[in-house]
Amino acid sequence: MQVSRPRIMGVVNVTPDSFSDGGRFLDHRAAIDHGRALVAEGADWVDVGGESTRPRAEPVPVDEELRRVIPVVEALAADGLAVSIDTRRGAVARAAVAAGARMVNDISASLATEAAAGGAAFVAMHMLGDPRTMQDDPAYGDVVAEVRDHLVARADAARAAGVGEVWIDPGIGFGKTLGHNVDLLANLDVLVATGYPVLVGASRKAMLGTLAARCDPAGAVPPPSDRLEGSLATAVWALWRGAAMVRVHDVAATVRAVEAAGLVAAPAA
Ligand code: PMM
Repeated sequence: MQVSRPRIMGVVNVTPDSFSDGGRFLDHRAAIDHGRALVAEGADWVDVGGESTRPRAEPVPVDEELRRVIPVVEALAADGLAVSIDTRRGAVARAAVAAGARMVNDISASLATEAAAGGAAFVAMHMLGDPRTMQDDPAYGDVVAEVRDHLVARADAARAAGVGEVWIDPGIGFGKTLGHNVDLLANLDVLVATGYPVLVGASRKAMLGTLAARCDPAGAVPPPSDRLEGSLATAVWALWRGAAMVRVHDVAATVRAVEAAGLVAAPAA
């Protein structure tokens, strides 16, 4: 079996309130150092975000988002690192690409024009509604087919707008119940079959807290920083089901897990 090396996107949240690492990297210096450290651990991309998109999060003013992310993008890009900007604001995408970002990672899947204009790659992610309301009883007829159809429409439009490299992402946790998330991960091959490279971000997410609580005698939900096992299991699973990249917080551990799984599946001759 041929194993090509999957890619890893490391997360740098320059926010006071992201669910998993909010507040730790609000200081620019710390965020830049963290981005460099993730690349040293094996990240292929550094995904810089300045707006928390956790459920019920309030939007951040554009000026504040720019103030948070642009110096970080500039510094990491100046090092020659592959920087992705995690935003749903056109002004932020444009400024970040001008500052050296090579990918626009857009949870609203609406910034293809900005990506195309700057010659950047584009990630179209699926989200139902917006972060303020997305977890208010999300409902689908067939979640896998609906997410696929939405993503293919957005990805086709991005290509037509002139984007050279288009990715799709099911948006784990963005307007989805545990059952929806599990269905999407279990049927990732349906997204892979579209021909667009698939990115998956399950790292530290609420579904992993819920699943871990089932293993705890008291039913306690571990905090995001204590969801490593689920993060690694879902990353390895996603890559083996054909995803081309995973978006993770724990890069070093993910590299080790992927390496171990790959070696077992494809032993050296
Ligand atoms: N998840 C978050 C933010 N941005 N982008 C993509 N493409 N896919 C995701 O699953 C995704 C994302 C929320 O997680 P965070 O608060 O840890 O950044």
